[in-house]
Amino acid sequence: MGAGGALNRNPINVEKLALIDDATRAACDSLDGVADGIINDPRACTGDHFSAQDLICSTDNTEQCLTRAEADTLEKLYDGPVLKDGTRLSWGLAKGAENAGDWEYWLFGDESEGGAPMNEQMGRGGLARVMGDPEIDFASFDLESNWHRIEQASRSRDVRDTDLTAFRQSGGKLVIYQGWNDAIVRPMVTIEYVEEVRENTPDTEDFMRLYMMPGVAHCGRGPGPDDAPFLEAVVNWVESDSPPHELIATKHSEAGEALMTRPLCPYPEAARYRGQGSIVKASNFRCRE
Ligand SMILES: [Ca+2]
Repeated sequence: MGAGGALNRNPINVEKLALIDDATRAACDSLDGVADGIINDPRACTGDHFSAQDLICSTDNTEQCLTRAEADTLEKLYDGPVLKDGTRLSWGLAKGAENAGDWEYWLFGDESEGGAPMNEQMGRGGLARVMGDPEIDFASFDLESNWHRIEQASRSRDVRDTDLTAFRQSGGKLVIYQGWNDAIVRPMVTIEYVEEVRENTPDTEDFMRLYMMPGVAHCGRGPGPDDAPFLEAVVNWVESDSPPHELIATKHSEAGEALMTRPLCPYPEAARYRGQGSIVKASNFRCRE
């Protein structure tokens, strides 16, 4: 059943995103060795550490717990679209930064954007065309019986070619970045794509890097440092034959003041704390697998 459908049928009170964000952080922030509000690799935040079921109210519904329906919907958002027979169609959302703004904007909708979630506003036209139904209704859409039509449409619309040999031979360089807490371009979709390119294209180290950005939502927002010199990285690679390794990302305050720096690392490396010194200084971290 589709995760978005679950949210339509059994909405989560948007006010509870703060509760969810606090709970995932309390359970999983320190798994990477640094209590900084950032879950470095949400894959480590398994059900052993945090389950939506842990937040279910023991008495009447209050603001400080989830109804059973809300908890079930939250699990579906993390799980992503999985058919009844267990077939995974795609990936879900990563845990962490649920209250950073991305979930509300893309999945819940806010009044400033006309109420409906942005993924629905942007996706409605595409789904209507695929299904041949201009009046398509997200809330009642049945993914279980229609997923193959979406799959078929995806073949001509999505980035699915994982043999980038021609791109490499033409001298192209590819630097990809992806927020771990992006609520619309799900992080595992990007990781899976890059891993498939590595399987199907020789010498990917010569032309491709992926930078996962912990605690970062869709291109920005969230607790993680989100300002990094990706353009310089690709320019230096193309023009000076200087491949990028670690890139220093900065987190700014609303006023533009630098609050934190942290290395971003070529995947599958990640920034590890050296064990001493300020946790807001990049020099106290190093990239390793
Ligand atoms: Ca952390």
